[in-house]
Amino acid sequence: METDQIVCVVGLGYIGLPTAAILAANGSTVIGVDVNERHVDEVNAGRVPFVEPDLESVVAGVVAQGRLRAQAQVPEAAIFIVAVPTPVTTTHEVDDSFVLAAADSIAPKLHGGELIILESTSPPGLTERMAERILALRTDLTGGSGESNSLYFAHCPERVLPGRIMVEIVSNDRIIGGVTPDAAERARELYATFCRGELLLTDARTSEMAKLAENSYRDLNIAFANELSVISDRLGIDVWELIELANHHPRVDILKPGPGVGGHCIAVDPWFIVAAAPDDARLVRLAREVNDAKPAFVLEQVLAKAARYRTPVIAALGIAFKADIDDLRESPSKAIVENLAIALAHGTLLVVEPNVSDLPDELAKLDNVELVDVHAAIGRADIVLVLVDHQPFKTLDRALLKEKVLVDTKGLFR
Ligand code: SAJ
Repeated sequence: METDQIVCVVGLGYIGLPTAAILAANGSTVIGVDVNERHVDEVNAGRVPFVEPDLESVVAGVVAQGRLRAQAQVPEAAIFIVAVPTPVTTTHEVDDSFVLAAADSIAPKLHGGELIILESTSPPGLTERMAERILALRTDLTGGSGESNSLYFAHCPERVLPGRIMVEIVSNDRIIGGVTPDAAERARELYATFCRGELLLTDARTSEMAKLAENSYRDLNIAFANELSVISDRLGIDVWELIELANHHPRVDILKPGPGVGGHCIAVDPWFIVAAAPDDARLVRLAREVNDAKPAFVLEQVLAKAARYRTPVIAALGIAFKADIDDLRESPSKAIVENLAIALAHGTLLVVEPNVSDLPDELAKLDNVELVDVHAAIGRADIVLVLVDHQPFKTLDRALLKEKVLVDTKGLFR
């Protein structure tokens, strides 16, 4: 690949920005596009507008070298990577409006010969629909191959784990699904500039479904762990000991229960499969329902214990959606804290979240919620509710918890 060709990355979020940065660090000239002015300004100043280990040093370096810059408008480019959100609606339907809006903004910039890659998690068929949308706007161009006015479309789902993005973006294998085989070949050349994993070529629909299958696999297995935790609680069994013992079997590897499944991937993507095949996706739907029911179970557990106090003080350790990140989106822990604060007639909730400096709006507006440090929270608390296994909690002196009522959804203090 000509590494001095311009690559335009549309969407500078958790996936788009690391992708833009790693491409630039490996020789591409990259222009990042984002509708959020703050993201654009931060990136142009060499900063990262969210927490992700080791990303800022790469962004600062490539911005200083002039290999990455950000702007609000889509430029002309040889390659476009679309990395915008594909959320689900409250009725669990896929919202593809950001992808289609990106297609609309790219269409006027095309001349023929460009490669357009969708990295967003997509329901089967969305890459083809994005292509159709662009071709409907540009009837002078074609989706065929080899002509000077051809466009090339591919789906290449991101599979990096938040918190380890800069490691996994290089080391993970990648699936590249072409709408046409030569689109996949061209996309392979681009990813080969930075990806050390295997590059696995297929068609766009299979690639879209593979990404959904991966996250559903995980959701189903976490649902099993969460269901075991609820059953164990009813039967007076320590679920952590149970899982540890069962996992000694050479072919058993049960995942960890918790307060529920959060984030914008595993808690969302299985619904894409349900939406695509509602009558057949029975296990996938049930796993979502089991995991979505877990926060209410935890809430009931805490409320039952709080009922023993006239004005209970509860320390809630963690509101991020998982350990050691600042991401509060779709966080079951945050939802538990919010519902607990609303349900408590009297009493106080002391929130400990080492990765944020302010409470999110939905908690800040509640009178009985305070953000405090972990020692102050545990010192004042009657009940300690562990919601996230953040690193600083793991090293806490167990003696601090003596005389406290403990609800430990992560098995941290067993
Ligand atoms: N969780 C459990 N028990 C477990 C593992 C996870 O309750 O044993 C919970 C976490 O606390 C969290 C949620 O599940 O609330 C999801 O966390 P995660 O760390 O498993 O995954 P994500 O959502 O951060 O990232 C996933 C990854 N997918 C897979 O591992 C199959 C990542 O590789 C994907 O790139 C990402 O989704 C994505 O963007 O789709």
